[in-house]
Amino acid sequence: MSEKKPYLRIATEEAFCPAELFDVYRKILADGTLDDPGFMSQWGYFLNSNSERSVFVRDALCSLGEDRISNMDKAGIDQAILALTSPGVQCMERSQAVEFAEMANDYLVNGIKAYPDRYFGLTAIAPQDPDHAAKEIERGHKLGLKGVIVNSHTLNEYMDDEKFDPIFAAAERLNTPIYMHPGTPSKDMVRPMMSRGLDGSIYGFSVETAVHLLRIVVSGVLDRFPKLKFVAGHCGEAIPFWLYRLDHMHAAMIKAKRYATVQPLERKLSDYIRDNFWITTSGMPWPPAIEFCQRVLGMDRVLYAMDYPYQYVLEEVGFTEQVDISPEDMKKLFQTNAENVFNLV
Ligand code: 1DF
Ligand code: MN
Repeated sequence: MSEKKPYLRIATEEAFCPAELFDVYRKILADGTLDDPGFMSQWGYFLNSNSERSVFVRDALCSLGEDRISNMDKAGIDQAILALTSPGVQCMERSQAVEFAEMANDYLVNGIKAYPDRYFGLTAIAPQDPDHAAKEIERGHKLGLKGVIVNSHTLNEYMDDEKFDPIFAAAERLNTPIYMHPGTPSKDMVRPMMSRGLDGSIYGFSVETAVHLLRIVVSGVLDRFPKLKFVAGHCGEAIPFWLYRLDHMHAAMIKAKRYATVQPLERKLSDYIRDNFWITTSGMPWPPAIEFCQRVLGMDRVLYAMDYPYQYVLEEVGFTEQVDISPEDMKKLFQTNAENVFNLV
């Protein structure tokens, strides 16, 4: 059990899954028509393997009860922000995705009611139907959910396409953040990663998600929705490390008018990351990376996350607490930054 501290530990990227989702995924795997090799690899593994890890993940995802609370207690986690596991409904056809998103949100709201001082949740949406997704964001918000979960691409489509604007409009209007969680890389990106086992959370997740976020920024979504808030896990999927070069090369590309699809933006690329992004430490309990992000984005922009149950390692809370920062900033990292961006209090 981690030592008690003068702050709450709020873990901000914690996955759950109603058992019915596994049934849908099993059907998709058996059917074999989904054009998403990353999904087939990932869920083929988690649903069929009897490795210690996949058994733990399957069981832990399905519990919002005492098992999860006791695992949070063992790790010293006071509160968890729960989100439907990746890719949620984003691998389903439209009508099933819509129906399942509503069901998952009702299930989550109900689960939170049993432990209202331990759990918060994010609204799952079906980007396959942007107008329904916008309504579901509003419904989730009214039910007390604290943000929106998107698991990167939806059937190989990215959200910089203007057809997804109703989703961004709803999130901006309600001042509710969008957590851009990883999914496996889309079909045209995944193959050279998969043949060496690099498609999943080891690396491919981060490439996929960073490309998705950068497509959103470069395409001008944040000029259309300047107050939109994004949260990105895994130390911002390494985007903070790239800010200098992104600015330099983006400016050069605009000046040269190289791509018809890349037009000037109102702000510098890095300004969008600094102004509109919050990042979490999920899966990266590593002081050099966390301190770098804090230095680049500021102390108010970096939040703690565990990534339960995919990375449930008790010692990692202590690793994260080795960051060389003041007690005031430690409280921001573990508690108040999450309270602020997700409007928890
Ligand atoms: C894995 C990791 C799978 C994360 C996930 O969803 C996931 C994994 C299926 O390790 O295969 O959400 N994660 O967030 O780190
Ligand atoms: Mn995660």
